[in-house]
Amino acid sequence: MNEIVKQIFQGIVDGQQDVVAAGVESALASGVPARTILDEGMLAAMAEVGRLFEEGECYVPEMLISARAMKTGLAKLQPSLKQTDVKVAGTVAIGTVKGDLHDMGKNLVGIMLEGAGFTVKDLGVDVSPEAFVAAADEVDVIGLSALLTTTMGQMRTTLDALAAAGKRPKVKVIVGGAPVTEDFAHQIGADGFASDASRAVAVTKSLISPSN
Ligand code: B1M
Repeated sequence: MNEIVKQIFQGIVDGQQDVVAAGVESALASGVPARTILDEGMLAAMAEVGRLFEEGECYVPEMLISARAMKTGLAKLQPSLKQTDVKVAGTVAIGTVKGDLHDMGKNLVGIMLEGAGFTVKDLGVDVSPEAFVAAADEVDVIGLSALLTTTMGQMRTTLDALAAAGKRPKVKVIVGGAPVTEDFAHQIGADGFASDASRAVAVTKSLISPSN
């Protein structure tokens, strides 16, 4: 792994915002591709934080500090992840489902969608089914993110609420997040599933223009 990317990785694991911000700036300046910084530095570091948490080697406050460092880095990286001169491809409302406060995956999906020309309405975290229903008339696609096995069920509840409010199948729904699988997406009747932010863009495009 590139030395600066290693520093970014370690800075996130240690929760050092300054190290991460400086690392991203210097990696970009020395020509490291934004995707490499994201995948090998930042996403790999959050996976490591998750592993440490699972093994009892770090706790919620440390996870939070790492998350802040990741966000600082992501803010620096964001302009490089976006393409320029892309036409508006459609409108997406995205949110993390009720009971779930994890927002980085959702944010990253939002950034990539904007980069691909979508107008993104970010509904935030802990979003109730009613709030998704309220957004449905203004968008082509709704994106639901969940990071906890205990909140995945909210995806079904939200899909049911959208159907009960008469918003389906007009508004399409894509789901994702670490515990979510293609099978689960199929079971709950979602239109699309994506395991990462790049795939989320491809799937969203295909929902809007099925020929894509
Ligand atoms: Co939490 N947490 N956390 N946490 N946390 C996990 C998710 C966990 C796997 C850690 C572990 O045990 N290894 C575990 C869940 C276990 C489970 O349910 N299976 C867990 C737990 C247990 C908890 C608490 C319950 C801990 C506690 O309080 N005892 C608590 C719950 C709080 C709540 O939500 N109600 C909690 C709290 C937190 C913090 C607040 C401290 C913090 C979040 C801060 C924040 O988001 N602002 C946090 C963090 C940082 C994590 C880990 C370490 C990292 C998550 C992350 O940001 N990853 C995480 C461990 C892990 O994931 N390995 C963990 C980086 C992010 C870019 O990836 O979100 O997966 P991810 O998004 C990916 C894909 O999933 C996908 O694309 C993204 C980019 O490729 N994707 C989509 C995501 N959404 C999508 C939507 C789409 C398509 C693709 O379409 C719409």
